[in-house]
Amino acid sequence: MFERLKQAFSAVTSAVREKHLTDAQLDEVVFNFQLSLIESDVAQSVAEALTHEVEKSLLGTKVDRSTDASEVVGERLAIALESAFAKAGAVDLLQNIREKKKTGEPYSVLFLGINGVGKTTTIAKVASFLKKNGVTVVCAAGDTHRPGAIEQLTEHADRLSVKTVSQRYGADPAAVGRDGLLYAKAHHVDCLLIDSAGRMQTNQNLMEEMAKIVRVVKPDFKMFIADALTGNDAVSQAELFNQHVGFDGAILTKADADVRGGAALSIVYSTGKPVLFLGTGQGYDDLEAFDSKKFLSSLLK
Ligand SMILES: Nc1nc2c(ncn2[C@@H]2O[C@H](COP(=O)(O)OP(=O)(O)OP(=O)(O)O)[C@@H](O)[C@H]2O)c(=O)[nH]1
Ligand SMILES: [Mg+2]
Repeated sequence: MFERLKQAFSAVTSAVREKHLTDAQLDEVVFNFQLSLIESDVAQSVAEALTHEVEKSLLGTKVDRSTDASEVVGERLAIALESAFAKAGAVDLLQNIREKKKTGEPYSVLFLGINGVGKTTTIAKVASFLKKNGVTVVCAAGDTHRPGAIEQLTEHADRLSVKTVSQRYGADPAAVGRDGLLYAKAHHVDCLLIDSAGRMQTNQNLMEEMAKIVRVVKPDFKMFIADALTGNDAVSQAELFNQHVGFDGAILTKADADVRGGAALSIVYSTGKPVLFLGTGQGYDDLEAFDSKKFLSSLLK
């Protein structure tokens, strides 16, 4: 995973390991770094911010050529990245659910994202993860638009012995979510996972529908799902959802096939929201907790 992004970081530090670079050579290092970040799917604004960090650190080292510029650059980048991830914070979903349980209320999670990113599959994976950790789960079939969506969620949930609350196609997803909540309360289920549509006539309609679910259900957590392979698009989607609906954290799917790796970095950097999990395949167990410390140390080693 993420090989190309790792290469971008190691290329910049090894390029400046050579001391006594001329100004022209330094410019070239900085330029190549920015280019390789963008090629690794890092969003333009994020690539610019990181490149700026490299430039700043190189300015300092030009005065004293006896220091190892690569170390200075490495440290600078580590600080920039760590502070972005620290600002986003971390979320312990299990802990949150257990806290809510003490109040006697179910914890609800709304899954958001455009069509095909992996919302429904990820709900199944999260349901499986929660069950393994002793949390009881119910799903709500909030995608009442796409033909087959209700059956798809129900089949996954059945295989995991999880109940699905659903209505007919065309029903109001907010009402489905509310039904799910009522079911969870009545049956003392710990956690409600709400699926949603990924495509409507327009993005505006989609945003309005999501906002309505949020108003009615008041989910404890809004989980944004992005497909790592869509790179820069994933960042624009994150910004769209964050602006219109808001979200609390993200799951990046298809990380198993992602060699570029920029999406995780860019989403955290541009929305300030943490990544909780990575989807690493099509099986129910293919969900990895995202460890930002490990991620950063693998980028900067
Ligand atoms: N390789 C891989 N495939 C995944 C992963 N997550 C989801 N998929 C696949 O992506 C495809 C789409 O997944 P869905 O869960 O149907 O996506 P969705 O967001 O619910 O799509 P809509 O309901 O159309 O909005 C399916 O074929 C999944 O098996 C992952 O982490 N890795
Ligand atoms: Mg779906």
